[in-house]
This record gives sequence, C-alpha cells and structure tokens, in this order.
Amino acid sequence: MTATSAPADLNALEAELIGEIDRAENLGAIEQVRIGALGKKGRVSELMSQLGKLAPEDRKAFGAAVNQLKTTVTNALESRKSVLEEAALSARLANERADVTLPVRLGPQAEGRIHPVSQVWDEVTEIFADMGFAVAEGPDIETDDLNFTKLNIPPEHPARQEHDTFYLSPRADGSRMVLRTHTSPVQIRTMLSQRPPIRIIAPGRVYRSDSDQTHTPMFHQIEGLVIDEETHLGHLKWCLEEFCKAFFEVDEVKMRFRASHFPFTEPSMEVDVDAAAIGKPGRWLEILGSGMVHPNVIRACGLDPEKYQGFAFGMGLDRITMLKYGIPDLRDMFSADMRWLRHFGFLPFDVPTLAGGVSS
Ligand code: 2NL
Repeated sequence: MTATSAPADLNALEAELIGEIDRAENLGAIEQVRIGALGKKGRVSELMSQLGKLAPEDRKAFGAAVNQLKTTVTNALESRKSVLEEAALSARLANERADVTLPVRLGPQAEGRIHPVSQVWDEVTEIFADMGFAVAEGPDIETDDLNFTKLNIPPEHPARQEHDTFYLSPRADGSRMVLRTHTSPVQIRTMLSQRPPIRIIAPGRVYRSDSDQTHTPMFHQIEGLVIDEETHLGHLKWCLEEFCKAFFEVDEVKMRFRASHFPFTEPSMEVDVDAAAIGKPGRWLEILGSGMVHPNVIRACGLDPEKYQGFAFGMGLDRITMLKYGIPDLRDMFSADMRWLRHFGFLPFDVPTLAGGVSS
C-alpha cells in the first residue's frame, strides 16, 4: 500500500459503506452493516490494524484518514439508525392504537358462566349483609351432637328419620359423624363460641339421602339466626319481608305466615309469598321455614333462655333460584351441562349489588 493509493481506496470504501447504510431497511440490517465496518473484524477496523505495516512517514496521514472514515461511517450509521427507529415507533403506534372509548372487551371472561345457585347465594348474602348480618360457615361433616342433639332433636326423635341422614362409619368410641342435614350446626357453633348479640347467616351445602324429581342428595341452604335480649316475632316478620322485597325486586310483597312445626323453634312458621312477585299473581309460593329459637336450643348452647331469645329461619337456595329465574327442572341444575349453563348462567361481571337492584 502506498501513500497515494490509500486515500483513493478509502474514498471507494466510504462510498460503498454509505451505500449499504442507506439501503438498510431495518435496525437488524443496520447492525449488520455496523459489524461489517466497525466490528472487531470489520473493514474499517482491519485498516487500522494495517497501520503498523506502513512506512513511518505515511502512518500519520493514513491514520488520520482512517479515523476520518470511521467518524463519517459512525455518523451515517447513527443518523440512519435514528430514522429507522422513528419509523419503527410510528409503525408501532399506528398498529397499537387503542380507542379508549370502546366498551371493555370481555376476553376469557365472556366464556365462563356463574351457576345460578352461586349467583343467588351471592344475592341473598348481599341482602342480609346489608341488614347487618355476618356470614358464617362450618364443616360439611358434623357431629351428631351439633347436627341434631343441640337442636332439640334427641336420639329417638322422629326428625332423625325424616332427615334421611348420611352417616359415616362409626369411630372408635362408637359415635358417628354425619353429613350435615342443614346448616344449623353452623349457628350452634356460633352460639357456643360468641356472646350475643348474634346476627348471622349460614349459606352452604347440605345432604339428605333422598333423590327424585324434586330432591337431590346434595342441595343448598341458607339459614339465619338472631339472638339478643329483646328480639321478637315482629323483628322476624319485618326482616323476612324486607328480604323478599329485595330478592324478588318488587316494592310490595304479600306474605302468609302459616303455623308449622320444627323441633328447634317455637312457635314455628312456614312463609309463603304471593307469586305476583314472579309475575304469577294468585298462587302461593312456599319459600322458607322460620320461628323463635326454642329455649332448649338456647340452653344447650350455654345461654340463659330467660335472658336471651331470638329468631331463626332456613330456606332452600336451589328452590328459590328456580322460582326467581324460571328454571323448570331441579336435576338439570347439577348435570354440569354447558348448554344449560350458557342459557341460565350469569356473566362473571354480573356481581349482585343492592345498589344495582341485586340481579340487574
Ligand atoms: C326449612 C326450615 C329452619 C331453622 C331452620 C334454626 C337454627 C338454629 C336454631 C333454630 Cl341454630 N332454628 N334454623 C329454624 C326454622 C326453620 O328451616 O324449611 N328449611 C329449608
């Protein structure tokens, strides 16, 4: 290499590299050009390593010229790179443009459905929570004592047969656990562990060995319990009337309190609602059982029935779900049929709130 030919070579190389830079269409291509020119083995870097082979008098001028080339190429790369970066950003902004005025896309939320019984469970809970009731839960497997004896149902009481109980195998001491036949043991546990005033609801699964058109061996119940020093039947009637109005979403309900009998309440009443509440006036719908808590139950929980009294009620969630949402067949409720669920189910975003009228 001579001192005169070197600048000419550099000019040709510069023209070639600038051409490559101008033709680079994206950031990947520009990086390839940079590596080819300025990388460790790049064409400009190679020239620098040849410096040592030149005659000492040529080194200074050639070195300066290569540095000049390096600067020129670096600047050209940078400016092309910023042009490409800006173009890439503009393309991305145009492509990812979001119209924030569009309604929320449901995505996977649109696929799933909430089972009507779950929806009604949440509706009923919301209504009683608004009246100041706390939600209590307990185990599905209970002792005979909590499921029956403390509820004024002694061992030989006929109600034990009426309840069609599922018994577990006897334990070492001969006692048998049961699948709870109602959620009442949850209220018993609460009375045993808390001081009045007590105001709770207990929603949950319950079990009875019974299976036909109107009975499934597992079903859902919600019970309520109020224990205080001056609670009376008027409180019970007001509370259940408020519940029915909120649940059926009507301003007025006609209700009928029929004398009945449960071992754990005295007096006991079954409650019917005029089917006008579901658009079929003139017929009565039986929706729940209720009464003043029996003194024996209060005493069995270690409280003085002379001082404390209260009311309790229980209703079948499956039944009121069918009434409210016009579901014709009980057994479809637990058949896990997706077509049924798509028809009768609720969207996950339809969370029941009182402000929203519970179901809307
Ligand atoms: C019905 C009737 C009822 C109760 C449940 C209850 C619980 C305790 C004390 C007293 Cl700890 N009573 N629960 C009271 C009356 C009726 O349910 O027909 N359920 C579907």
